[in-house]
Amino acid sequence: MLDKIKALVEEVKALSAASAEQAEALRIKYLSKKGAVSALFDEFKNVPAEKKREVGQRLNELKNLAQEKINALKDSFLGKEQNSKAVDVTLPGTSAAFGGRHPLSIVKDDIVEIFSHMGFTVAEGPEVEDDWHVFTALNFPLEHPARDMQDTFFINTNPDILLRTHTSSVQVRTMERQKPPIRAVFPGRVFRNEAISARAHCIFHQIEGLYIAKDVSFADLKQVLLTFAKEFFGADTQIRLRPSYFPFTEPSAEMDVSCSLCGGKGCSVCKGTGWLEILGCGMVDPAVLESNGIDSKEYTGFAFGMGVERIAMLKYQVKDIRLFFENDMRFLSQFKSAF
Ligand code: 2U9
Repeated sequence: MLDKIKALVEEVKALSAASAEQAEALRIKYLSKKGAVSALFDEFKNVPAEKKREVGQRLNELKNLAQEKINALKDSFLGKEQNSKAVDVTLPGTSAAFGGRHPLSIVKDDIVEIFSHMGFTVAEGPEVEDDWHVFTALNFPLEHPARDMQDTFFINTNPDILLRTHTSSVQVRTMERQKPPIRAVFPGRVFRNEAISARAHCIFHQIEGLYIAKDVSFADLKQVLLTFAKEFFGADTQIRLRPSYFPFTEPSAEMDVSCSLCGGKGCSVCKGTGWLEILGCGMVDPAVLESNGIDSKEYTGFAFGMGVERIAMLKYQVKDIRLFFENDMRFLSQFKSAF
């Protein structure tokens, strides 16, 4: 028995394999249930009692040796295969996934760029505001519904601290700092206490504009907005103005653009009218100029405001405003921009 073990030890020491498959074949030959080492363990029961201790020890040494040797052979192939993969410089590289700008950022930047070409600067301001900058300086009467808890998120009452409901508060801050002429656009996030649905959200984005100088007229307002509409929606775009009401402008209007999908003929997007409402505008109410320390006999101005989500929904045919806030990659990765 000891001779057989000695012979097998020599055999195992000399083992070699040319591939991982050959090493596995050796494991089966020596270490499987019917393998050579296991066969010796089967014979162990016939060893006389006085020899059992020594034979048992040698058998265990043989088994450990065979396991180590065969594992080492297997590992050597595993390593080689992995190494050869790691240094194969001819394989194509794995490309990194690039992020992209959010569709609202793309639309906001496009709008801001068009106005900057017409000489408008850009200003931003705080989202948490006081009553003066959001309501009082803008001619909102005390009983106006926007001042109500139902419509506005209040952080504190008496004194009233609230989330701005429009970016007009930044215009008020600009007038505090700067004497006319003022020609700027004001992009930013606004908050309204509204039920969330496919058409409305309690958070959305606006871009407002303000131009205050000597002799600014309604014709200037119309020409600036026509230029914007043609730049943004295409050179064939037409506009129309319908009378409206805002506390801070007089006269006030809502502006429609001709539907770029049907060319004004009428389709499902424009609900058969041929027109799409895109913004509100008007001449700054003289009372607002006076509240902000600007002499309304010397200066006049126009203002406008639009919702970025609404413009983006029209541009990209998005049917549900909530998609802009859910960060779903299946939605976001559809928008490409040239940074
Ligand atoms: C000052 C004076 C006048 C800003 C204006 C609108 C008309 C308007 C809405 C469009 C859709 C808000 O996002 S929306 O819900 N805005 O229609 N905004 S004129 O007028 C101002 C602002 C500041 C000092």
